[in-house]
Amino acid sequence: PQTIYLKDYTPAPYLASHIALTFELFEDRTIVRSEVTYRRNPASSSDTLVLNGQDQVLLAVERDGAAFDGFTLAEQKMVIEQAGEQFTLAITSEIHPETNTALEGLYQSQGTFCTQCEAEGFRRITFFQDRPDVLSTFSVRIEADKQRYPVLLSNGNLQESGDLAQGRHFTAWHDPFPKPCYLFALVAGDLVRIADTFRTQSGRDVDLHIYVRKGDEGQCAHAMASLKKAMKWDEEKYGREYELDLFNIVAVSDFNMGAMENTSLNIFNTKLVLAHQETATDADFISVEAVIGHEYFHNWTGNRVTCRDWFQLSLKEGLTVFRDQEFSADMNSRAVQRIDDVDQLRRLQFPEDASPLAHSVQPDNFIEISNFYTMTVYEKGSELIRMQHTLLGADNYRQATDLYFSRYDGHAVTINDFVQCMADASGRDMSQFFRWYKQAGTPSLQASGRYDANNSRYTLTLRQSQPDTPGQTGKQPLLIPVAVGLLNADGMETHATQVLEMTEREQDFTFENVASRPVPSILRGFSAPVKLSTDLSDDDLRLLQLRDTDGFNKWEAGQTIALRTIQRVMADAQADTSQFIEDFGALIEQGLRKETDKALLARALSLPSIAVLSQAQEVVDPASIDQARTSILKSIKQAHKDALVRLYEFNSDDGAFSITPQAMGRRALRNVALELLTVSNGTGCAARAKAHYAQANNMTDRVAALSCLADSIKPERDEVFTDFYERFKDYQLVVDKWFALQAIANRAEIFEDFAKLRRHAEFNIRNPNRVRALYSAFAVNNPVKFHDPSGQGYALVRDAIIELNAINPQIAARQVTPFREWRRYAPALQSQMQQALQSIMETPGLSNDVFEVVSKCLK
Ligand code: DPP
Ligand code: ZN
Repeated sequence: PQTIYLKDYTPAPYLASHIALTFELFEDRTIVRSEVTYRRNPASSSDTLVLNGQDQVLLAVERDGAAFDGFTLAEQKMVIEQAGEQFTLAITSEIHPETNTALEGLYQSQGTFCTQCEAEGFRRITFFQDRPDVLSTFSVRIEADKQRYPVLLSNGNLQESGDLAQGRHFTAWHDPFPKPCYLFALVAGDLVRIADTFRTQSGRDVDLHIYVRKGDEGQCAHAMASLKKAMKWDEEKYGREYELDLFNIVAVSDFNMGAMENTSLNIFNTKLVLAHQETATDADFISVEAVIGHEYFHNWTGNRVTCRDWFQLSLKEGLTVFRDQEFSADMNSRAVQRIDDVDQLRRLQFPEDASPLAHSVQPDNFIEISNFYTMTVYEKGSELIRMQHTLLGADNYRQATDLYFSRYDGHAVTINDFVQCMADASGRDMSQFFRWYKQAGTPSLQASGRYDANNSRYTLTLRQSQPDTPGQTGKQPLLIPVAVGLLNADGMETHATQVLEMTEREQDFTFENVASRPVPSILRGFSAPVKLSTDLSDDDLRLLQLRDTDGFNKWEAGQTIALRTIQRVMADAQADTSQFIEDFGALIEQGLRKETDKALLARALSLPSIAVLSQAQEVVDPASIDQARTSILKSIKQAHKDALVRLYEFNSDDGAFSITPQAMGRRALRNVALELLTVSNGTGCAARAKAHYAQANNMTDRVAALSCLADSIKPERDEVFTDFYERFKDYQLVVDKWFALQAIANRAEIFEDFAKLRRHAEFNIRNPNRVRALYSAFAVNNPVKFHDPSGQGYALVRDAIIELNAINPQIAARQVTPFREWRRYAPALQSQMQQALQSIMETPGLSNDVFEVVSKCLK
């Protein structure tokens, strides 16, 4: 496999300003004809045209209307040397979407033809310069059987449609905005359409269409409402209006990612479109809104302004994640959104950044770009945009994005170009900040304070350090925005939030007019993606937990106390936790008051996850973390059972179902009470969870009941899981939940259960959602059993990776991530994980995708 380097970038030798495509879709083959006029690119010195092509049977090549054979075919490339100034190439090839299990390029999902071209799927459709800096207008003609495929869609505007001989028909589309080929899309199927319209700020009406399979049309209202909210939000917050007359969303069941932002024809995983209270949880409703927003926002950040090359992926993804996070914060609760986003960053991105797969947000090299659609490029990338927003302030940030859009509309640019706009609009030098894009690894930030009573002065000393990561040592200090406020001993805020700009390895910041020893609230709103350690005492943290004005840091203080307490119990099972348990009781009491923010309290009443706790361990041992964590949960239940019952009852259903933040907060709080009340998995616990299930009028409550029963061995467990399956077996996304909730069971029977699920008639290894529901749920959310000392957990994921390697390399490579931190586990586990990786490595016909991640893990 070949490694590709950022430093080797050169402009495309040829421009391709327009491409005309014709698709003839049949059940056993698809014929694709492309016609492109190539012109030498003045920015390039080469006259060798290199077209990418893969898994195609080449039928004919014509140059300027005559048969042509002046090319060589080598390693998925068609090469024409001394190709000339300008000429037209028409290429006809045969492809096989009906047997395409990689779900890249053109493929079929449950009878619907659809495409996924990002990053490099277009080369499976026709020979073309498959790189994002080649921008073309597209004309697309699609022909197919009319009865089977009444709906034929592509990007842009519908130009023409009509009937053909033999029961076939066609549509012809034109997309007037030049785009890279990764944004090309085609859909052909028998789908129902939900229609609405949106009036833009300049008064144009845009048709909005969502296409789903028959029977799913009743689950689209939330997606449509979310789309309209997103369109309005982008006008208000970024001044961005939608420019075409039509915006289509199509939902398909087989999809490697969440969704894809193809110009005016977004293709979505059904999981991120369909939402109804009976079948979707509150978390699903929130992610549908976020991802509908995300893909819509790409219209400007990604499509109108796109990436020069794939090393710039975070140019569009980091920025678009930041935009969707802010959209969600505006639509829901800002503090809750921030807590959930940071929690996700810590659970999933911090471990990546500490592993052999660590890479910078703008990577230097890759073998397979699909492996770089990572938490680092997306979520850390978003944190980097957030820090620029913090450093510039909202007004300058908006000026900078306006400048970015006006400077680069219709261009393929780099992350450096984006950051330069931040610099130009604000007059700031962003060169030190740019190191964040180039240095991998999560920085550590240490804070210690000194109070000088004589001068009423408080000095905060901050120290930063950067860990070595693969291929990177001796890193430079970063510009870190550290948002700090001060509270006095009574919990009053005496100094409002200031953003300290740290630029040195070690730096002092002084606060004047500090009348008494303060308690600092450091890194408010999680103002930088770092690992913070402080010299604050438990009492300081308790004060922050109760009195901080920053919602995020209030939660964070509680989490830090919980972490310290769990660590004490891990070190000594007899450790005194009485203060923690008592304080927890006071938190529970808050939930019995009407005015409490229930969503925030639900999060305050949740202990840090095993994934987060693991990161503080020198040698990771999930079983011992789980033991300490569970023993504390049991003590909480024992001490506060009556209060928890009251909390549960006080927050019972208040009538009609709704998805307002208040209603979601109430459900979250009540379900946290349920979880604490059922932690011991006894007879009463099972009965309580079953009753909760029986009374539920929505999926959030049903899933909460099932997850409380997952580890149980009481008969209620089977009764409820069986009822759930029977009730929802026609809903694929709910069946996914049924698989996942059993895969996370931390009980002795898990390996037998798993084998049964694997053989279940509804398990299908070709469907990525089902693979994630069974395997990712197990490997990521069942750390104790994945790391079972018997090695059975490792073996079953290893076998799935080997099987998937031949079916869907992208999905196979994703399943490797739970192994990436193998060196951090106890020796016995370590060697078993290493062996699993080695046997994957020895698999004949290993894909580039899997090769890249496994070889990096073992290095
Ligand atoms: N579809 C993926 C996303 O929107 C890749 N662009 O993030
Ligand atoms: Zn995206």
